[in-house]
Amino acid sequence: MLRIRSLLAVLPAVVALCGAAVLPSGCTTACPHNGPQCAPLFQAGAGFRSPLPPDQDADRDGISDSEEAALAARYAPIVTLPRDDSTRPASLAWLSARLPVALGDRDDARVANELRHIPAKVRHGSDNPADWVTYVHVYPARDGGILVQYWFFYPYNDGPLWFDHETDWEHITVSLDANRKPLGVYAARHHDNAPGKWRAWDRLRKFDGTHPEILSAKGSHASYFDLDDVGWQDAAAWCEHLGGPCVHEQWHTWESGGLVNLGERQAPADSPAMHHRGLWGSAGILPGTSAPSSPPSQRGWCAKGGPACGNAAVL
Ligand SMILES: [Ca+2]
Ligand SMILES: [Ca+2]
Repeated sequence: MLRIRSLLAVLPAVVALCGAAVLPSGCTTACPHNGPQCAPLFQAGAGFRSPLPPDQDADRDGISDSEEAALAARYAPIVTLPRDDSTRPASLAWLSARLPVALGDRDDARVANELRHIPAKVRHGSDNPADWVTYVHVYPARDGGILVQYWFFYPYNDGPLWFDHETDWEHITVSLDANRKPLGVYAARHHDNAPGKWRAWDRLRKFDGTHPEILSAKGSHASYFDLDDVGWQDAAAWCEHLGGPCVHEQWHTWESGGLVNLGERQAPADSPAMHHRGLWGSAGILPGTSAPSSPPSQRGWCAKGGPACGNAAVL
């Protein structure tokens, strides 16, 4: 727990660290809401449920739908959530049902306004793991491999002082080689988010052999590999028995609310995560104090990706 005095002493460093976390608002996709080309690739639920025949490539990135689904399920992380964190994950559907306007509404400005006024009781998120959806982005790596990205959504970021804001999008990326062998994981945190801190596969603790352990920082939800990896500005919880009894919640992301594939910029899923053009909450004055932009507008979306994903540098 950081003391207020300590925070003030280190504030300049905090500002510097978070400077790069201010992301451009707006979405690069031009897909109209509910348009025929925007049919959902995969629906939320326990695991993937694709309405498409196997081996199509709905998002046109060169990786078949069935392989995207299989890889995302195989390498989905187990995320430890501190029991004393006042915020919990949720899904976009869960949040949308609690706002006066649906997140998929065509009036993007109206949605943006509602996101700036999320009621306090909704900010907490859901206590029901069945509502915790993980959004995935599977794309070709520029080195010939495949990157499997997992995006976590929280209705609020409970940071210190004015470093709190409505909603939170966090992500990690699993790197596979051309033979689909896992090489390691990038864990995004604060300014280091495109793609984030690297750790090799054989140095990761894993559940059931393929599900890497990730620690979600209390309040900020930054992603860490273990307690020694946690940044000075964050706190996190750790379970001795991965996947076993623990006072902290262990989020089996491939189960719980399931995995939802977001597709690609050129063929986005019909999800507010791909269509919403504004910030997901208020814009702050200081660097690092603004609510996040949509995943495809963030620097990490196509990090290490090849041309089929797009050029992250143009954002
Ligand atoms: Ca594909
Ligand atoms: Ca894809």
